[in-house]
Amino acid sequence: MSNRITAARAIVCSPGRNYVTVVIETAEGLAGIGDATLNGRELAVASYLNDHILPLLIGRDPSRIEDIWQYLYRGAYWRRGPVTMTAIAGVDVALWDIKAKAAGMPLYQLLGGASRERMLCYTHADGADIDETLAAIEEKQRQGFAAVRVQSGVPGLDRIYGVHAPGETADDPHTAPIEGDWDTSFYLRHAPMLFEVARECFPDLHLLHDAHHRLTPNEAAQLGRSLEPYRLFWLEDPVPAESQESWRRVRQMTTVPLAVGEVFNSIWDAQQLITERLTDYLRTTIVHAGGVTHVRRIADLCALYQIRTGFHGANDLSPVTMGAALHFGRWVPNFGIQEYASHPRQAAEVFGWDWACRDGHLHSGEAAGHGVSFDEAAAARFPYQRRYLDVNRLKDGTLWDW
Ligand code: CS2
Ligand code: MG
Repeated sequence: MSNRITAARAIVCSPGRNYVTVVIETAEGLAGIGDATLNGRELAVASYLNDHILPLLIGRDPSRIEDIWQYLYRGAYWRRGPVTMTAIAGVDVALWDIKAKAAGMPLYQLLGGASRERMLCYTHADGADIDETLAAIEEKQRQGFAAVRVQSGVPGLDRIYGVHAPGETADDPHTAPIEGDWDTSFYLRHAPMLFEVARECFPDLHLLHDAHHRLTPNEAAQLGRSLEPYRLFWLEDPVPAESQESWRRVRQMTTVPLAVGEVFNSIWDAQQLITERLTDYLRTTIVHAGGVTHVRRIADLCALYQIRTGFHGANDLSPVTMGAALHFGRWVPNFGIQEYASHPRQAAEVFGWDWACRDGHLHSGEAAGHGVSFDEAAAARFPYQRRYLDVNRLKDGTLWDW
């Protein structure tokens, strides 16, 4: 008699911030853990799981990962979208965790073995102004990071993405969306000044920047051109990517390396960007794009077009996603870089992990599975808290990309 799924549940907890964790248990006594966190819409995914798809898994063979993926993707009829694909990802990663545990091997071995010993990572540095930002970069360099994402306040703007308010991290969600203010002309004037100084102060550091979807293609081309002298590792999300072909303009006008994809949830969202080589790195990651099973297909398509992975890794992606991403990054031939914005301190009371960050790199663990554990009793001490991502408005009140 083959193994059977005996229990499956999605648990929402908030150790410092909200996470949605999938637990799948089998008749042979193995349990798998998956991440299904969608920042600001956690309960939608938890309900999609608990009220709709997890009951369908009971009695199924947990080893049939691909069949279950196809069943959940095609069987929903309503395909794609962040809620659906994050829910499927939670199930998928839990099943890969079970399969690797049953095989007694770390997940990267199951995927095809190690292509590298360690994974280059980048972390975040930000400041209210250029001087504060330079000090933040220096601190990250002192900690041993070789790659740093640089975000700074913009003169004339009160609150923008990526710059943390005192006592917060740059990604803290809020009890109601805080409204940032935006003016593209202020930003386009400021960004080259920031990177001219940053490159002069840190000649050997990989510098990255996230434009966070806020420009038009022509504005992005202007920004890219203005940053070319400062040798960025990448310029991320300069343009919203609903219209993939809009990136042709950016690509034609500047050689600055581009990165996109953290908001994507299927290969279809990136197919044109990949096949037309409109980006250098793809950020679409395991928790929001259907899990290991689907992201493996996306990475393989990227490899045909010399595009490398640059997985999203903000702290609203749980330690489970980081664990799975590091096993994926250990194996995937076209690895580029892994984002690492450390998790809230309380997360370590709920999650246990054997991956590590040192010498500017991330190191996957060697434990069977993805190496991340989840303590449900501890999770119960951190109940869900309704929180929202911020929004952005132009000075005239127009709602803008955050
Ligand atoms: C950002 C994220 O890490 C990044 O590149 O775009 O901080 C993003 O804003 C959050 O993950 C949204 O939840
Ligand atoms: Mg980003």
